[in-house]
Amino acid sequence: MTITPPSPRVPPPSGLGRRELLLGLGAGAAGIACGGGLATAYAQIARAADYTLRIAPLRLELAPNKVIDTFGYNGTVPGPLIRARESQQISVDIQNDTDIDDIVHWHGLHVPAGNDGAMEEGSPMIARGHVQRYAFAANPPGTRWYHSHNIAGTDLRRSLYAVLYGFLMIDPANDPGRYDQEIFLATHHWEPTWVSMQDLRKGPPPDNGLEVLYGSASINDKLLGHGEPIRVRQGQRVLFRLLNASATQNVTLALAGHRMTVVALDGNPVPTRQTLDAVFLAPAERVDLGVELNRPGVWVLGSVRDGDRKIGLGTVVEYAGAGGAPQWIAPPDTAWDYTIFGDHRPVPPPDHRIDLRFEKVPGGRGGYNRWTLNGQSWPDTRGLITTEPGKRYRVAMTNKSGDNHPVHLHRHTFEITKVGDKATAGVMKDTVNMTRFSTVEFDFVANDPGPALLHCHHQDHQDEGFMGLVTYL
Ligand SMILES: [Cu+2]
Repeated sequence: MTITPPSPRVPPPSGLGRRELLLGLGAGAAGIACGGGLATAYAQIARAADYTLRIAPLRLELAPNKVIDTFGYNGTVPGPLIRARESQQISVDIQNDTDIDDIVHWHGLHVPAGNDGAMEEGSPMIARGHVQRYAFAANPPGTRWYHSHNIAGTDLRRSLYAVLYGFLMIDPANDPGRYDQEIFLATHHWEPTWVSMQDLRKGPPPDNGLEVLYGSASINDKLLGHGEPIRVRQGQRVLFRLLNASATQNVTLALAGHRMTVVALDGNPVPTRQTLDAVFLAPAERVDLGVELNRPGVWVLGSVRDGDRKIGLGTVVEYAGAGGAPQWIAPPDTAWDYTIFGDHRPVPPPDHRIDLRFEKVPGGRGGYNRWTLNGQSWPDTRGLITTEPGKRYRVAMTNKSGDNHPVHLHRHTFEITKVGDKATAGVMKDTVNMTRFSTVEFDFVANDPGPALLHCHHQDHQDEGFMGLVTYL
């Protein structure tokens, strides 16, 4: 793997403001053609990144009567698709035109800690009003994504509560690509508010703290029933690349009238493909689905939960020549089980076993819950796991809370080895969801030296202490 050290911050050339620099980059070729400012134009082209993301305020029209003021990348939802070949060296300039410092994380990639986009690992923040360049080799291949790794805390306008996410697709060197259409779909929940669950329904412990609830949800940029349908033809094979970019919410998605074949989880091909009626994604998870379009009509692709579709979580798939209102057919209830995608070979024995226990410290009515890993919260967890390069580690996690936790490990890919009592092998992921009061084990090889963050991808849980570092001796 080629490792490129983080590039220094790229300042605008002297005498040019930020906007002028961007205009200069865009108009560089024209500048040469006209013969004017040749040296300057060359200098700017040499410095142009492969991609530029501008973080800026965004007025998002989810539907004619539903307009949201938020922040986004380049004004699109999700942010622009970044696409690279396996191992290709790419550079991305991030221009921060918001009122706070921010940071962009390359989720699922194996990049050096200083370039990974997590301040807890030592990556620099992108100061407001500044441009910063990331440069790295695109590895490993698969459906990756990028997103803000900022702390939102109690400010529900920030980080993953906003549109600060996009796909980063790394095409494998040998891609069979046997599909007719490739469609990228990202789910997100909008209009977040803090609520006391005790005020909404009986059931949660009375000492539970505030939770985030949402007024609307969407697939890509429109509520269900608005925007253009996905247009398909009978007989096509479509590859859907799904991402749950919600800050805190799980989703279960189905395409009415169709079954879907899971070909990859978190962008990594699964050993055993399964054809299912619905798929589950915790925050940050991706599922690649192959679908045979063999049932003409106008169908809803959306959440299996009626309440989520009602607030917009869906889109429409329309066959050529079909008409009428989009149809929904509820799929049979199925429990999500990672182990059905694995195979039965034994996994190599680990060199070391690490037990992690996750617990909730309820915040009480009107307060915020806190989270602990083996009794400690970030930043006291900077020494959570210490590794020796080349060794294989088994992380045995116990969720001692009634909440879900999508646990994410940065800069490494891990192998799920056990979910509850079920052993498995070969399911490679970067995020694994723990259901309430459950156990999960995964193995990873310490093969990417430098600090690596392990945390819950639920934005509020991570902001409230659910983070620790894997470090190298
Ligand atoms: Cu969590």
